[in-house]
Amino acid sequence: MTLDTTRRGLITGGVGAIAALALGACGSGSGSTGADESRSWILGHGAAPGNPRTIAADQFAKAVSEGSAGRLTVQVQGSEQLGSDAQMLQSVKTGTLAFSANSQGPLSADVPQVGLIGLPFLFDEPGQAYEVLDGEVGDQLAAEAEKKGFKVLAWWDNGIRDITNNARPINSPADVEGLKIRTPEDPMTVDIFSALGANPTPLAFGELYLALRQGTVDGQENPLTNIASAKLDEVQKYLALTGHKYEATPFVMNLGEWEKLSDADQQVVLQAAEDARDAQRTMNDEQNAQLRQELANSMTVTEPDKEAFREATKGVYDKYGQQFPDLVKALQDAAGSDG
Ligand code: TK8
Repeated sequence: MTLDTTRRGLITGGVGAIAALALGACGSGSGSTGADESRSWILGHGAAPGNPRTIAADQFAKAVSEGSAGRLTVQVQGSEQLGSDAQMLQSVKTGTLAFSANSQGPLSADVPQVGLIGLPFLFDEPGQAYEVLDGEVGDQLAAEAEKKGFKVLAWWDNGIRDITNNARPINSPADVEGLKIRTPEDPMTVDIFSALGANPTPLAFGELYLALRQGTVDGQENPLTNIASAKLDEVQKYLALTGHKYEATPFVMNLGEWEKLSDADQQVVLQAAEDARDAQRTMNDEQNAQLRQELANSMTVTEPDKEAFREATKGVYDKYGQQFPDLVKALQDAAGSDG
């Protein structure tokens, strides 16, 4: 745990140090309409080098700078250098961080509707989720986020999630029973793993590798891209292709900062966010397909019967259906699934 403590110290220092810079607008004089203002921002995310999210974040920064002839600059800090997803979102909310690209789970702490994207087996393929998120339902979710101070610039991808663990190969829900499974700080994922009889344990992504190595938890669930870029296969024996839920990466901006921008600058930021989204989704889809083969070299892979998992997690729909009946129905209709 020594390593972890040192890292936390750095994170805290880092957040303080960036606070002054993060939203620093250097206007060209008072009363400016913003058209010629310079701004420098920080974008935080938790993904490792090589992860499509990392590449997309860098692409976004470059496009914003180019699209504004260098007036708007974005400095990217990945690998949870600025804290966990939950901490970065808090910083975006309070305005000490301008942008973050994180998974939907931690955002659902503030905006519970966003967690619904992860209802079990709602989407079979990321492509279905892209359509729903880029359409009316995605706009509705973004409107909920806006009420809480987050401007969702675009729904980047995180992916369809599978389970890894060290205890045994997983073929049926019974194999998941009793396993201590790390989840993101996401009530939906916790509910899904509770329904499966596991012992879900929320933990920041940055602490996951060590927790798996030390055996604090037996397993975890993530898209293959994250499993590979965080090298979780080094510390996990079994991979089960359950595809139990979809996760988006809401790419968010501090709402107040967004509202300060001129229309033209908003357009530059939005276009860059959408272009990066398209590139990131394509990279994720390609990497996932390739990693199915590659990860079989380092872990024993099983392809469980999804019907049994779908059946075992049905109750999750009842819970959220009671809370958000219209949205759950809209999501199911748009996804073309009946849960
Ligand atoms: C990385 C996380 C990751 C997520 C998780 O910052 O926590 O498991 O899937 O992508 O956002």
